[in-house]
Amino acid sequence: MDKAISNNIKELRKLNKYTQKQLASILGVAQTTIANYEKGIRVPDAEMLQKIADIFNVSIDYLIGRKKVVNFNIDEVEKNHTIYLNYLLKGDNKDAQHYINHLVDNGMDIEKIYFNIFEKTLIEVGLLWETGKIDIWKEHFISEIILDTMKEVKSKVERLENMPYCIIGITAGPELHNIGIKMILDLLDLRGFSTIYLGSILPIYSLIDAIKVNKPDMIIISVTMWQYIESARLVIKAIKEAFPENTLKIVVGGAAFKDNPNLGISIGADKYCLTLKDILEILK
Ligand code: B12
Repeated sequence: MDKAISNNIKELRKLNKYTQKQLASILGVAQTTIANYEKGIRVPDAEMLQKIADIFNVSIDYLIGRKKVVNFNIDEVEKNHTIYLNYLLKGDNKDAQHYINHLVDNGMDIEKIYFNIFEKTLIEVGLLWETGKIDIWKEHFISEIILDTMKEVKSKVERLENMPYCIIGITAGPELHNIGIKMILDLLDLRGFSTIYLGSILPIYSLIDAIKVNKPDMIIISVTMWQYIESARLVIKAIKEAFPENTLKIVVGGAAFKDNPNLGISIGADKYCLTLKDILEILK
């Protein structure tokens, strides 16, 4: 049997949160019939294909793999980052990836995928870790999958024309939380800005060298943990001393500043930005 049919039945069933047993009972067949459809051992006949398509609100063309469009309600799914999180918690990273691909192929905007699905999922993961419901390795596992998936999603989106601005991003000192700044840089890149991410624990002298070589218009520094605000202050001081005349803007952002927006300026930054929109305002 064509693999597309079995994959699509399984994917749609999971997307709609049905067990094989529940779907079987709606269709009036045995659970083993659904299992066999999903394994590719049996093929639904025309009448059954129509029934399945109706239940999931898709066309028969979609079910048999001829058309990518599925008529689910994107707004509903958007709220439902829990579907994605559940796949990840179960270790079904392939299904999680599939789910995101499904949303992208059906036109969901990359910003929504980043902020409404990935960011919300990570916040939930933080809560689960804090309350002892998941171990640290799961937090690492999920973070890595999200970083990989971000690359995949980004590669599917068309980049706008080049803009004559260069932005360098770093995470302050030993700060390892870099998903947020990578999201911001990815979205700036897709808008045509030239972006360079230099990671964590970058020696200050080397950052100064990178600035000399790349001549950025803006440096963005992300801090998540208050413990690394001092590292950000030292970096900013070193940049200002090395380039006293420069028009280079230094912008800080990240969770460490959220409760105290003036903190960024007090450690020497030109600006504190909360979101991508704030950065775009400055770049205007
Ligand atoms: C994922 C995660 C990790 C991953 C990070 C993987 C990675 N590559 O980033 C790993 C497992 C490595 C990790 C490690 C640790 N973590 Co951790 N982690 C998290 C978690 C669950 C999610 C963070 C995240 O990615 N959020 C999603 C992103 C998209 O959000 P964001 O970073 O805020 O970014 C958004 C905005 O802030 C903004 N933004 C960010 N930067 C910038 C910059 C600019 C210029 C602008 C404009 C905007 C901007 O844009 C983004 C999009 O909206 C949080 C929980 C939470 N509630 O945040 C804990 C959390 C941050 N971690 C915490 C801790 C304690 C740790 C560890 C010490 C122990 C541990 N749990 O393993 C280590 C420390 C590592 C280190 N040296 O930095 C604490 C921090 C507490 C504090 N001191 O402030 C938190 C809050 C968990 C908790 N509730 O206690 N962690």
